[in-house]
Amino acid sequence: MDTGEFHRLWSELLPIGKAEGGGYLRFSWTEADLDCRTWFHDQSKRRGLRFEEDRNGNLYAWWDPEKEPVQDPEAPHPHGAVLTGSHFDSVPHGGAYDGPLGIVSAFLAVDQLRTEGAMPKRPIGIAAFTEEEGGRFGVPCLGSRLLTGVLEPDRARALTDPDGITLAEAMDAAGADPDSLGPEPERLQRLAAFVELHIEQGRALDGSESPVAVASAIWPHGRWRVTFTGEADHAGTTRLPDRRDPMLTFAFAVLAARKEARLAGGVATVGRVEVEPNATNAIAAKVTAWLDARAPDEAVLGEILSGFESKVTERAGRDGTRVAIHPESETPIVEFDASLRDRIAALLGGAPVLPTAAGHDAGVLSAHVPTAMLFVRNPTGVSHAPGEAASDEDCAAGVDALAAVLRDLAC
Ligand code: HGY
Ligand code: MN
Ligand code: MN
Ligand code: MN
Repeated sequence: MDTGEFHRLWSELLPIGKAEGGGYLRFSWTEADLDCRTWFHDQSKRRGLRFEEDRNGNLYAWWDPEKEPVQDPEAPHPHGAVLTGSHFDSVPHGGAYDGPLGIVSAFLAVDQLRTEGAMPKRPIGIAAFTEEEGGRFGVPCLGSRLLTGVLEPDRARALTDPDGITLAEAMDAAGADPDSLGPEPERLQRLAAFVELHIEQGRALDGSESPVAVASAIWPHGRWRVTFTGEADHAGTTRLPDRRDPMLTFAFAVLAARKEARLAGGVATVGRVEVEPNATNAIAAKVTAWLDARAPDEAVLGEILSGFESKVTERAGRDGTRVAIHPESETPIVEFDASLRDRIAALLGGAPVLPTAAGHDAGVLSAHVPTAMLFVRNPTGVSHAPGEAASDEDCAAGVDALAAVLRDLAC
């Protein structure tokens, strides 16, 4: 596809949610999110696609076959629809591409098929999933977890953002209906395949001949909220042996997470922390930190967690503090559909096949629908930060690859 054409549509979306200080602030059910939703609706209208919103705020734009009616939901996979898409939302000060590239590419791939006069035998849909990053309410892939029933609607409604606003309140304020949240198995049954195009989150394709790769697997991963409780006191007058300082246990825990991950062969990150009362001249009363851990398999992930828990608990005993670990979300290993993966890699002329340690709605959907992912080269390898990058040429090549996949699967 013409890089100028990619650039034109990409540039339309680019200003939405741009943050002062760099990157993007696109959190679910905020004004930036609503602007993205309006953009999606406008794009579907502009193309005469059938717009739809599901019970969980996930958006769809359907290109229904003109000759064949939407197939009988009783005879699902062999005749179902092919869905492609990704998410609009970002992490705090995240990059431009993580998510939106998959949606823009989906619209352009459909444009390409229509321009060449392709006649789909199956409906082709474009999807935008709600809150993939968990950037506001803490649970990643919120929209696809609700859709697939992995997340209980009552639990979802009660999730809070950093200001204490619940998801139910946020949806309400945005004019959406939190009572409608819940699984939609019949919607999933109507799908024959889901394909998510995504920016590469690493540098495996840098210097490769191929600007596009196919995903093999997603590492199992999870998020845990860890609370360290001690006792607030004066920073000057409290003797060192008399202190119960949760900051010490927290500092130990950050290093322990990294050490356990290194020893076991995974990764662990503490990237978010809250301190109470957060005063320079008072010992902290409580520290809340969020642990993100990922590993090539579940045994290794379990090792990291159990090592972390035992080391930190032991340390808390010495510091006179208390530690509690609360699971927030756990995502099992994902092995993408092997025949779809091989078929797409061959179709793309032997594209590289790569695993990833990043979570995706595609991972959640893969338990219900044959699913595949395409990665578009990221020369910086940076992701979840403003340095995330892709050239227009590679993005255009990504659109071509996605169009080829849709043509192959649906036409
Ligand atoms: O991998 C993540 O942190 C998120 O699910 N995209
Ligand atoms: Mn992400
Ligand atoms: Mn993403
Ligand atoms: Mn004083």
